[in-house]
Amino acid sequence: MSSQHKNLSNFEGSKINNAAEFSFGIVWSEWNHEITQALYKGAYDTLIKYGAKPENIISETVPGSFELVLGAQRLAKRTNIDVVICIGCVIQGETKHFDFICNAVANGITNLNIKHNKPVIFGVLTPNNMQQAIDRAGGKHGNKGEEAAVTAIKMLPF
Ligand code: DLZ
Repeated sequence: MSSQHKNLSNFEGSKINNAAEFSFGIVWSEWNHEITQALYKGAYDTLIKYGAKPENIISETVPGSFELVLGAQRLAKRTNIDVVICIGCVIQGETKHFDFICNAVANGITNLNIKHNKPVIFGVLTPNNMQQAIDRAGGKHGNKGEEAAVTAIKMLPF
């Protein structure tokens, strides 16, 4: 992931296989829509760039990041999906809501990986503010949706 000083959305020197033979699920959250839409597009376009076929990419939306876990589970259960990418953006606020949502989603996605023995990728931004989100959704720190897609391909059983 990126740091304050560096865009690490740079995969030079790292072999990325052709994804043509595989099927992908993408579940993305409607909260902070302008951010998640950019992340989703980054992920989708990256899958296509590395050979995935449009008919093999199944996309679903959920209302908020908290719902990503159930949305991802529905996709992970499908035998025709090899890997699931979860995309969301939870922005730090003044309340503990942020911690509850982030912890729930991180734990939930971790559990899905194990339960389904299938990669379920954590493409959820947890920035302190909207500017940090913009920086990571196609801004100066790259597009974390693209990173999530590359991670998904790297986790496939080639
Ligand atoms: C309620 C809420 C808040 C305050 N903030 C966010 C957010 O920054 N990002 C996000 O994806 N979702 C947020 N939500 C909605 C919750 O994820 C969830 O949809 C609701 O709590 C209903 O379960």
